[in-house]
Amino acid sequence: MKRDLVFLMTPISLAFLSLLRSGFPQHIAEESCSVQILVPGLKGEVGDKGEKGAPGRPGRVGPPGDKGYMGDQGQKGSVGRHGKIGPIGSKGEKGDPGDVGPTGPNGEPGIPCECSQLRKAIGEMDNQVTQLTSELKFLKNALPSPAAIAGVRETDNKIYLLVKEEKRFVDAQLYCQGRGGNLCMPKDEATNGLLAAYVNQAGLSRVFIGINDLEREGSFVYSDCSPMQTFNKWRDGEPNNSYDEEDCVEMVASGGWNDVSCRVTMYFICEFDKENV
Ligand code: GN1
Ligand code: CA
Ligand code: CA
Repeated sequence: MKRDLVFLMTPISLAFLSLLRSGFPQHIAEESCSVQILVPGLKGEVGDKGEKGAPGRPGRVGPPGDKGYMGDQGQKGSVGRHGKIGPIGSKGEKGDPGDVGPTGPNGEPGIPCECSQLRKAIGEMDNQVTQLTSELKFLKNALPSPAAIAGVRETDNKIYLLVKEEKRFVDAQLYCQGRGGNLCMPKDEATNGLLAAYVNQAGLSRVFIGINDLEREGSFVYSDCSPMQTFNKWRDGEPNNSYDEEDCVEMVASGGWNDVSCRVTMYFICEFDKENV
């Protein structure tokens, strides 16, 4: 503050100061001029030490300090709350079957019905299923190749199968027997007519049938070894054992019979007993 006053003094003030110090009397100035000029007095003695001042204002915030050292690990906390229920798991594998349970109580009495009729119908259906199963098994076994199929014919107790594969008599017989049958043996007019129609409808002129006199000339027997009965369909003049070598028999389209050589080949008809099918 004192230093500030010194700097604020004008050059005029300094001039007055220099006059006073040179011994120029102060009252002369007051006498010669009524104008009083106030000038600073002389510097006083050093004062007593003042009392301790009030605390200063807080300083500015300092810069951040260096990062401290990592502290020791804290103690284990207490058990937390239960977590949320998780998603539903995948389906497990099937378990082993359980033990058989106890027998249940008796049921209520049934309603009266026509049980005997139902049982009879069920029994008939059972028989039909058995029959169909058996026939299917037979057909799978007996049918020739598709090209040789010419359908079948049947009577009450027989099934006839025309086989359009040319074979000698003995081979034709083996073919039929290998399928559980025989070469066909017409033993009455009706059966002979049925076989004749079968041959005609197939567009054929002749087929082997199961009659021969291989064992003894002139003594004709059926393939099942049963002897010829009174019924026969020999054509006129047959059997003639032509060339002394005709021991097998064919049926021609008219249904008539003729003895022929067993070494020729032709189509043939097998027969099967339905009870064996
Ligand atoms: C045939 O065609 P032929 O006469 O040689 C037949 C005989 C008959 C005869 C009847 C292989 O002999 O079995 O008895 O006609 N032979 C053949 O006329 O078919
Ligand atoms: Ca003969
Ligand atoms: Ca003949």
